[in-house]
Amino acid sequence: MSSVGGSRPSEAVQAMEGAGDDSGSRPSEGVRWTVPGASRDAVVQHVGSSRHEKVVWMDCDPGHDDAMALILAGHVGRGAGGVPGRRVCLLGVSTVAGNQTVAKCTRNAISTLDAIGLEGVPVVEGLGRPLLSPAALLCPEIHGDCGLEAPGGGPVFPHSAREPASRRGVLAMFHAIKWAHEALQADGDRAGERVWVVATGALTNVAALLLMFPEARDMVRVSFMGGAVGLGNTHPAAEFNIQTDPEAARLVLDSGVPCTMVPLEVTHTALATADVIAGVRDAAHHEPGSDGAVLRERVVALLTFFKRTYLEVFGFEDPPLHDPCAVLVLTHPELFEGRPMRVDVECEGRVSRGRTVCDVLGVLKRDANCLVCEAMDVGRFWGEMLGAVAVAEEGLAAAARGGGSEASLAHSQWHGWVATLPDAFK
Ligand SMILES: [Ca+2]
Repeated sequence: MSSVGGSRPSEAVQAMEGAGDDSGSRPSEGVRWTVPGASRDAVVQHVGSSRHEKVVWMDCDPGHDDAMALILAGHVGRGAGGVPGRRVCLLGVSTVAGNQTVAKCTRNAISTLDAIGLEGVPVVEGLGRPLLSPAALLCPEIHGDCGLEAPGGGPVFPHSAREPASRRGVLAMFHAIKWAHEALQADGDRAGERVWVVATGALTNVAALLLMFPEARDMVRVSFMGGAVGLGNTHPAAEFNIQTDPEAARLVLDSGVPCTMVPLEVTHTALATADVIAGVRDAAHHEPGSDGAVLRERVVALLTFFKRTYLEVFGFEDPPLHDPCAVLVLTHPELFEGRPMRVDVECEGRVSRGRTVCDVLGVLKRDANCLVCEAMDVGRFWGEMLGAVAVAEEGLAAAARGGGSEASLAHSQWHGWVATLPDAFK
């Protein structure tokens, strides 16, 4: 692939990271919290044992494509021949209102993680409405009444009895990020490295994090699925995640935190074609009814429902799998093209509220605040996505035999950090 008029993200990310990397030189602002030792120690130990992995907090509104993003984050780079540098050290998952109510998105995040062998990954519930709007914009027409509906009705993944570790999600999110960042800074080779926040829903929680804990600006970088250079989807001028909470998006983009935006122009190339869905189905190599085979059947059901609603609502023959793209860009930046740009969010417009105004030609002469992806190697995207499904499948099959997948073991070794949080965090 040729780069379109700009540097590739892997280069541009470094350039922007250098520009924004003033950690240590800016005095820490905000409240100083008493650190619960056991929780902190668990996070520090986990990050310390995950060398070369990208340290990530996921913020999402599952959501069919969010569920696939969780599969990718949990399993990418693992399994036979996996490369540590491509893996994700998943700190936790927070939920936000969007595709459905935050309560439903929380249920879906838990049921997804439990169904893919990641019962050890903590889920915390975030904010249930946008920063300034009285109610969240929901999307049942695409994701169904439960937010992660199967073709025959009801949820794709079975109900889990697990409860969210916290319903003060932003508070728990901050502490996990803070402790992970401390662990990175204590490691000579990783000092200066930031924790990735991958946002695949409205940016409400991320904005709240940066508002409540200004010191987090020096700890994180953000990859978000959202916005568009051109046309929107749920509005002619706006993409759904940004349309849901434009003020939050503006706050994040204006925060000075390094941001990577994966807009509709890229995610609309990640089409789950009939060949892709058939590929998921045909790759099954476990006995029908076994845990591994059941997961594959559920992924097929997920994609089939998504395909039907995308056809009904947007007239798309094949549904675009938006959210995993925002994970892949940090594990495989070389598969993307993009360039730094000034991106503003329209929050006052009468007919274009939620539009991301991308200064493609640089006419504003303002500093870039975001790395905007412009293209992706779609073949490699599906290779990694379906590879992650296969790793999850193998892990479930291994667990059924009394073993455990590398991913489930890696993530379960430290899940106790939320269990030791004081009541004030819950
Ligand atoms: Ca989403």
